[in-house]
Amino acid sequence: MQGERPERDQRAAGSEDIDVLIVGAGFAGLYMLYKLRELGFRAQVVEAGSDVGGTWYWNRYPGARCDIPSIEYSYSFSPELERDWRWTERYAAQPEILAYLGHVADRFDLRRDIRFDTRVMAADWDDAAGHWAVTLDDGSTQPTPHLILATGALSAPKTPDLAGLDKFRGDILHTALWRDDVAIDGKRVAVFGTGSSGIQAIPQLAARAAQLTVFQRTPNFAVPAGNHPLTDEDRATAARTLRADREAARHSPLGFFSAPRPGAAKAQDPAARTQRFEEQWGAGTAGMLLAYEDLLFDEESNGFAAQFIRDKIAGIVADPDKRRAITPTGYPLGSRRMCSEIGFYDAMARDDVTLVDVRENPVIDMTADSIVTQSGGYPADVIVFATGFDACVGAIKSIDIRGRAGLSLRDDWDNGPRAYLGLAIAGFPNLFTITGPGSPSVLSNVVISIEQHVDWIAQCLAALRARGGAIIEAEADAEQAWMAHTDEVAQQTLFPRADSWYKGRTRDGREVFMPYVGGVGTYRVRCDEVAAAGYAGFSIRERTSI
Ligand code: FAD
Ligand code: N01
Repeated sequence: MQGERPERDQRAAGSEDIDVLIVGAGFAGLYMLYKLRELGFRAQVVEAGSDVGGTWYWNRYPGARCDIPSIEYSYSFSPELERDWRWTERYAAQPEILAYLGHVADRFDLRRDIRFDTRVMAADWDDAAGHWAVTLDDGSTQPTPHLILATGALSAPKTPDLAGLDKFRGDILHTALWRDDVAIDGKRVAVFGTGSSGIQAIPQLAARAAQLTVFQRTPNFAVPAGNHPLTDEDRATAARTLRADREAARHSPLGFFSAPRPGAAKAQDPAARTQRFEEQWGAGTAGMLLAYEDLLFDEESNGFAAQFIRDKIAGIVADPDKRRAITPTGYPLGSRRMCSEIGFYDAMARDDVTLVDVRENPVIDMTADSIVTQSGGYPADVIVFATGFDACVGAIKSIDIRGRAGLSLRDDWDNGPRAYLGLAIAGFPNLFTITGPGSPSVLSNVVISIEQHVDWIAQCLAALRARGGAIIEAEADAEQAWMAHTDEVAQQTLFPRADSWYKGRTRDGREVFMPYVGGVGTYRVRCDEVAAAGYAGFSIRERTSI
């Protein structure tokens, strides 16, 4: 992008001469930096944390691990990296994934272009200069022609506004902002939330706490993780088919190595169906969802899989009250993110673990050392919020982004998130989002999706550079059509039948299904077609025109 940079006198002291500013140093930001450097761009990453890792830097709660096999949930862009890194478990725990991302940063010398402990607060598009002015939390401003938000779909932690919380004098933790300096051993611990994080943390907390109280709002479907150490033989077997498996995943519905098994659950006789579910049981969340290809589309078929899991829960949790409270009903399996468990139901069955169903028995107050519900108080020294994230939009909305004519992205998205292909937003030139709403990311092996988004954005930036640094912006019509398509595809599935974090809401209460459920492979083809057609649905303005 030689020759198109803003004048020096428009810069804040200390700002650098760059082509691209990337926000976030997780899987997405790291690969984006690598890719842009490879293409000769000068890119800089700004990261709020003190190190790389994103999700795996922040979510240090006990029990945190991935639920897609690590050999799949890892980068595929470097065969040498794949060859040299040895995953020790089928589903690596958080410290190992964090070490992997640290290794990637070191191996490709990425840290020298990452500014840690720095938060991006605001970004203003200057249409006359054709660049973004990015404001950092130290008050400085960094101009950049291109801004890429690799801020994560699950990176803005959410804490409930509970009555009386300000009176509680014990320690308060969030799974996504975990601190090791808070004592758990021998303490009375209260956990709010039974999503993926809570379900992973609860067995570990139950083993360490003097007593554990779990405050649950909605029971989730959880299946055994099926984790095990990886042997040299496991790794060698995986390596033999890795290239073909990676390629299959790129073109698959969910970005997994395995495809859904053919057939309709409802069409099989009960014995064969149960046998198939048993075969998939223990193969993690993907295992159950891939048991039949119609599970996410057909209510009756889905009902068989859901009942199979309910029966499994009944086999573990003997106490009828606990069992009733913990058994998910009323929404289809998989329409909320499936959870992976290692000892969750066993922990919930323990006598020293109490389950409070806050729908039946809401929290009405707190004291210095207890949580008060309608039916009485529960003592606690530590509260753990496993209450999730302002998903898909939270991290982006936390930055005050102003596009053309001062248009506020935050205000605009309050009326429902919108993005063309989940990658770009009308009114916000030269801005890209990785794993944004309208992309398949959170409904897939996210790393596979990230690599696709990054490759596409990098190719697009190279094409703009070849045109003298032209400015690109999504067209409103194309964006609207994509969001309508995203919704239409979602309505053909069972996903909209549940309340879940996949849904956003407009100011007037309308639901917006945020991820693209059409499949990783279909999405890839669509993105490639858009690029091949000269970036159809985008307007491209030559820099000479500004
Ligand atoms: P992140 O890893 O979230 O990184 C975003 C980074 O941006 C963060 O470090 C954040 O500090 C930084 N940032 C945000 N805003 C700003 C700002 N304004 N200024 C500066 N920095 C900023 N996905 C799967 O596919 N499989 C799994 O098994 C899986 N397991 C998961 C387990 C947990 C506990 C969680 C929370 C998520 C999991 N996910 C999983 C989803 C996971 O988020 C993605 O797989 C992936 O790690 C996202 O990478 P990312 O780089 O897009 O975002
Ligand atoms: O968050 P969640 P998470 N009182 O939103 C409950 C990924 N991930 O951090 O459902 C009591 O799923 C809330 O109840 P409800 C994965 O994509 C993966 O667990 O809103 N409870 C829910 O039970 C996942 O989906 C792994 O009714 C309250 C819980 O808090 C995503 O990250 C591990 C409450 C939040 O669950 C988010 O998971 C971890 C209240 N006032 C995360 N308010 C893997 O295993 C909210 N809740 C790969």
